[in-house]
Amino acid sequence: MNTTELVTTIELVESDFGWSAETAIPPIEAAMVPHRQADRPCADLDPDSPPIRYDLTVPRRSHPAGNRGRSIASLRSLAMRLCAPVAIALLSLHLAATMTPDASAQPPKEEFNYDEAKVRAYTLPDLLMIPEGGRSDGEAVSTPEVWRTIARARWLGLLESTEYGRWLPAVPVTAEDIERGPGPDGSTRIQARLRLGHGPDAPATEVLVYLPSPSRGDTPELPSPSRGDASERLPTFLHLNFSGNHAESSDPAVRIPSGWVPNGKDTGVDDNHAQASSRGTLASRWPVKLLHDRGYATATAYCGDVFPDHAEGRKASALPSLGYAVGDARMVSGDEPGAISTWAWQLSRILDWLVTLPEIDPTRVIVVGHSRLGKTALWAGAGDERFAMVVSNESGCGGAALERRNYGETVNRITTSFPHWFAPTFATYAGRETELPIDQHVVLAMTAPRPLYVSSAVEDRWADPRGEFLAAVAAGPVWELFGKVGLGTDTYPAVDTAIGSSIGYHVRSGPHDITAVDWVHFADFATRVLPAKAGR
Ligand code: GTR
Repeated sequence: MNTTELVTTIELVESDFGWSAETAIPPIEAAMVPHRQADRPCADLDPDSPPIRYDLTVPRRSHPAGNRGRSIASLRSLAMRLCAPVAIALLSLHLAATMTPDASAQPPKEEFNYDEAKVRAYTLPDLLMIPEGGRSDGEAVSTPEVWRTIARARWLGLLESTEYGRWLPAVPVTAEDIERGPGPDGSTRIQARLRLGHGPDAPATEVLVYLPSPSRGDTPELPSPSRGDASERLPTFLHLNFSGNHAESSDPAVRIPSGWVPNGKDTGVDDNHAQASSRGTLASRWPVKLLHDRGYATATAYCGDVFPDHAEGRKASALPSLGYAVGDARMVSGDEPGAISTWAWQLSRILDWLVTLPEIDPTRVIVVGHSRLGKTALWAGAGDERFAMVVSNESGCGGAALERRNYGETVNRITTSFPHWFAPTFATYAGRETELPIDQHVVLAMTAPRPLYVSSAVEDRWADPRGEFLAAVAAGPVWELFGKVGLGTDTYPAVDTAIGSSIGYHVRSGPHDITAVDWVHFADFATRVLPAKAGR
């Protein structure tokens, strides 16, 4: 590394409405490239060397606040790529100090396309071609072995670095305050506070499980922990919820979260505090009895336990306990995990505990998620292959819908409205989705050869139902590599008709939601593709 301090003055160009990643990057890149240590990886740089310093002259003018965040994220990710780690802090701090956001300066309103005729032609990255990253670059994936040992890991790495951020490490899980009691309709309720990590101050999540009663509804006898003959262990649906376990169940014994919860008309919350009057207000999203009648156990937890869902949520999230940066969600390195990665980690930690329950079949835990939590379910299933099946309900942009299709929500919109969900690098692809090294068929393919279910709703055009279907079609070749059939068709199905083989799909009539109709399809599919294994 250069040991003399370099000062480079860069005049940044302004676009019509202030800063943009596109206008800021080229001059920075031009200035930084000559100082890059092209022949040495970042990890080799001597941390004690004085920093290379890039002094930026930034015209003080109005900058739309959201745009500023995106520029900083872009620049940080660029600095990472150029192996100038020490410069990153200087760059960001300097930009933050000089770029004064002006709320009155609005970027031009983004137009969203809902016209199929205006969807541009695109070519998706070829899943069966090994992406760059070392050995076998660009070679065809011809066997399940090559997929498992090389291609899958390479794609997963690209999803981490460009979209969701790094997968978080496992930590010890300790169950506290375990409660077992009779739940609604003859079920058994189990609640536990799971401590995720070391010590009493480690983050915690409250898990709520309902088991069907021993005879599936007609005796009040509770299953005991000693019960659990292997042949009777239950397949289980696990999902995260948006507003607290109590909002998804009318059961008065369900614990209420003590931390931040979103305000909402449905839950009646208007001060970000959970309240008893919200009990059961979102119960239509979790039809416990229906699942029990079909022989499934079911479990849920509140996503805000590990990452409150707002732009400042990182501070109260589990990330600091795992050694990740705290502060402005936009001021972290390019592949820093965001809320989706943290929620996926929560699901994996819940799974660590669920599989210890004698009633639960550890080989048949299905992860389900709706909308932002559908994006999360996909990412959880990608990073944790213990999930036996993955269900994405209306996960849309950043979930099951192809980014290259300009239909409904865009990368620009999602990363400015929800900067905390993704790794900062994802924002740099706003408006240049065709340059992404991945698309959403890649995250779907991470489930292979396990069963995958994708569902859409006709009126949920924001989530691009056809784009979700086409991603499922495009992921199919990976199942075929394993001798399975993916969706088995590229013809869009009739409304409310489930199709598929190892990948299932339906588009429900109605708006954006997760309803009993959706759950019936998930359970039917799971019953078909995940039979109990004899002799367990
Ligand atoms: C929307 C967001 C979508 C989707 C949805 C949800 O506002 O634009 O990507 O995730 O929220 O989670 O309900």
